Amino acid sequence: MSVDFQIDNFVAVLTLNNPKKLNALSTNFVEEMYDHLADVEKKANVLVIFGTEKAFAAGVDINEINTLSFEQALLNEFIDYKWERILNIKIPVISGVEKYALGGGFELALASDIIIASENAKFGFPEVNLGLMPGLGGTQLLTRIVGVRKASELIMSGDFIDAKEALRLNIISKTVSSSSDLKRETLDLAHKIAQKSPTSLRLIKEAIQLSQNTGCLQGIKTERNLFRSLFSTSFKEKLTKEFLKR
Ligand code: CO8
Repeated sequence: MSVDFQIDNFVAVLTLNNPKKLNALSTNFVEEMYDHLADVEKKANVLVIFGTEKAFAAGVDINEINTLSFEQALLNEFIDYKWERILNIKIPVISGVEKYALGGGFELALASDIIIASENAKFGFPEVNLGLMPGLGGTQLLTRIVGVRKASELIMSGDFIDAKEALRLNIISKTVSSSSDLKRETLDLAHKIAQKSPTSLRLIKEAIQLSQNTGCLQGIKTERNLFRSLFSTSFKEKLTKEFLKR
């Protein structure tokens, strides 16, 4: 098992726990997350997502991407509808990020309502270095937060930003200095919110998302199709192979 899940006092905590692979999001990994989250709204008022000290998540598993063709990705709905579940969780979601939140890992954090990060956190979309692009909502979600110019720079350059810059850009709410502070502060906030009216929380989330999401879900679907189409390029084949051979 590479995903731990527990519930305490209406706070569900999902911990990605495959540090050796920096929590690379393989299909199995996403399926495990999906199974835990299937009926999370019935059991909890808030969901918290943590990674490990080595990484929140360094993106979708490049080993899988390397071998997939456009046809396979489209027909097998690679990641696809299981990820939609993460985007559609009705209760507040708080991510506590340490070290790398890259590619799909950054998109997982961006799918949360609130992000708290350690000072050592690094965010970015390195897909362009693999002949790819974000495919789980990055172009839509980041652009709505930081604006079209900054999002273009970050996604087109593949550059990482640190926690200080992420705070300045309003991507995260707060930075903390240590791993234990991250756990404590994230869980304190989750427990505080979990005590509020669950009906208010759901409707507040729905209303806030409405302010951001008009056109966003369609944008994410289109983005995913564009992402898949890059599977048929020679760049993707060459660059993912190069990464795996390092
Ligand atoms: N996939 C697979 N394995 C990975 C990944 C990954 N994304 N990231 C890290 N790993 C593995 C490494 O291969 C290595 O494995 P091993 O020990 O067996 O060689 C292990 O994790 C540790 O990594 P490093 O040795 O590379 O650690 P470093 O500290 O030197 O570097 C980095 C850390 C900078 C994070 C580096 O690992 C890195 O660049 N990783 C790749 C990051 C990346 O490119 N992410 C984007 C992936 S593509 C993506 O997320 C697409 C999302 C859209 C999907 C849409 C679906 C429909």
